[in-house]
Amino acid sequence: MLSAIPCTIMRGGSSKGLYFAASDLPADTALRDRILLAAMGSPDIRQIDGLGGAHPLTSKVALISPSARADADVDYLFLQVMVDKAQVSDSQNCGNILAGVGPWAIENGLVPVSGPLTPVRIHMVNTASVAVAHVPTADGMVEYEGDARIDGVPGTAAPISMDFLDVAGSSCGALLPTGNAVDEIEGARVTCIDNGMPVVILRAADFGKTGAETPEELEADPVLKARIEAIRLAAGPRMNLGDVTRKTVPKMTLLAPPRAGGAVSTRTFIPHRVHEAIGVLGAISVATACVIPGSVAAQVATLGASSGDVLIEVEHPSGFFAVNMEVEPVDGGVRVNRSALIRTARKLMQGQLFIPGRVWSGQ
Ligand code: NQM
Repeated sequence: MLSAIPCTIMRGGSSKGLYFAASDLPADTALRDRILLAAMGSPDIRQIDGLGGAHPLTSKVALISPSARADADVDYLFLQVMVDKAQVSDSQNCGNILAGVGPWAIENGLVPVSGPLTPVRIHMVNTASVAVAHVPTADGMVEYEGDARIDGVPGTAAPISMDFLDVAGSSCGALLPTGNAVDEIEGARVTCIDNGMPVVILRAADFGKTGAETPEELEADPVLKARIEAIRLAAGPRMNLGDVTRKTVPKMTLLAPPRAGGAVSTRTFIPHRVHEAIGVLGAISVATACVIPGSVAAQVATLGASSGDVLIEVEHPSGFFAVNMEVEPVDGGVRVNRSALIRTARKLMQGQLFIPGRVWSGQ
């Protein structure tokens, strides 16, 4: 017997996923994860028996519910459904899928429209931090169409500006979780940072790369992949993330000097596939590393200002990611008081997801 679950498919930023009311899925996490694996069609590299798009960037889930926090309207739990493994992970947040949460919350009656722009305060459960999404709602309803273009997504859509206030150390306990701007891990000089996403910053040149390689070229290099994974596994415990063998963090970003007028060029392992662009919180963490004196990123980046109101354009395989930050120098390091950026989202489909009875009974 099939069971139907209300579900919305949305593009959030440069990713795509399934959005659910948390109350429409079982509270039991083992059963919930079986349902999400069946929804996506995992484990299977083609995800042929589900809605997943055969890439981590299109195998993502948002669970949304009203928030009990005074500083938030809704709770957003992000879940990464592995493509080729029977695993669902809550070990990371996702700022791209976050872009669809505000529109979903308004359309599902969790937040009333409050003018031409409706602020939605989102408690990001994975990292216990808050983002504010400003959703265009000109005619009393969510406006998806508009002129904003984000790299990694064809065409244009309505801009959703997003503010992040308290994301430093939200997964690792500190902006620089090892206490250092530079560490040596498995023979490589790295910067370990968490400004919303745990990221290990590496210099592409130290790995014999220019930083202009395509994601396919990097994924086709088994020696590089093995070396990066060895560094990741060693960095995890040092970043207070414990054993990261089955986790999707830290992300591993190769940096090179800018090639297209931005601040820095990036290629990011997320952590086993290479991102076609860069994650939202991943970009904020990279941009933050660029303004930390002595970091691996600061040595590679070309910056205008590095304190006050700073705009950092992070280059990635499909264009640029612009991060606005308010940076305050403190004791030889920096504090980022606010980060802001633009995303877009598109509601693609709303309906019922059908899950076979054998998944519910665990057979
Ligand atoms: O860093 C992919 C994405 C992401 C994460 C990943 C993201 C973020 O682009 O906030 O958005 O790094 O797994 O969806």
